[in-house]
Amino acid sequence: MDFSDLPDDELWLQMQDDLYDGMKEEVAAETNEALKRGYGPTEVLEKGLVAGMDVVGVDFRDGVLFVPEVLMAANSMKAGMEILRPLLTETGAPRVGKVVIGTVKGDIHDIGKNLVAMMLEGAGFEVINLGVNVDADKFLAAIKEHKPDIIGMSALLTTTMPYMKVVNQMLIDERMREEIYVMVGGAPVSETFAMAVGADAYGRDAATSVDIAKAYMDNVRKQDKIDKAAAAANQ
Ligand code: B1M
Repeated sequence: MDFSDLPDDELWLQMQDDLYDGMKEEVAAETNEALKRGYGPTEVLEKGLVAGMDVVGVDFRDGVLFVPEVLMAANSMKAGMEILRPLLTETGAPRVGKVVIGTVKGDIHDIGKNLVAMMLEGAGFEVINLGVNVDADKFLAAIKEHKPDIIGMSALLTTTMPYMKVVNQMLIDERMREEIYVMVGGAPVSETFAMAVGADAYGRDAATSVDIAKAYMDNVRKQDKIDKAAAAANQ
């Protein structure tokens, strides 16, 4: 497989077509070719992989593609993401915070959630990825074990997104809600919905989610300094 003869714009189109057709090896080779040409991992992700998956989404909705074809496309996307993973997660920065993330109960979509997890790792966060179909008990067990600063919930189905409220309510019932920042995301989720389920933030995409998580940790550290200064002054 040699894509070196293709001009850049044709390489992107070929990559999108191959992802659509579930051609895993080709997508991996094109990902490598784009990186070899000097494109950064985020650009390769957006112009090749995400753009290809967008077309898959439209044709899936319109009944042109069915689950088996979409699964093959998803596997091709994952093959490309595996190549980009070390580049997206490479960081020399000290750990800035801890995140527990998962796709909520009833939902097995994990591409976007894994992307958010990778980009958070790249920004210096320690990420505990609970996978898909995660119920409130599993979130609770992970929170007790790992004591994260943030929990992230993903949902891609309108039928599963209300489960985010169940997890949020569980945190309230367990008297843990005050200490944990709750961020939610996924294609059908919106800012309004996020507020309605009681989340602290809505992550529109992976890059925005990282910015939100970093801003929250900055505030935590500032508050920590204020609290320490106040405690010292009171002694
Ligand atoms: Co499904 N599926 N799917 N699917 N699937 C959608 C979501 C759908 C919109 C397709 C359509 O009709 N156009 C539709 C949902 C309709 C609705 O609810 N209104 C749908 C359906 C109906 C279904 C099934 C019910 C189909 C069936 O069986 N009849 C079924 C459900 C299975 C289940 O979960 N119980 C199903 C199954 C599948 C596959 C297994 C075949 C496969 C998933 C494979 C996998 O993930 N391993 C699949 C896929 C691939 C899709 C589409 C085509 C692509 C999703 C994707 O990976 N996008 C999708 C159509 C679409 O969304 N356009 C579709 C790429 C990814 C990078 O984007 O996930 O949006 P996204 O993530 C973004 C942001 O949303 C955000 O950041 C990410 C990166 O920028 N983000 C977060 C995501 N999570 C976040 C969490 C955060 C913050 C930000 O927290 C901190």
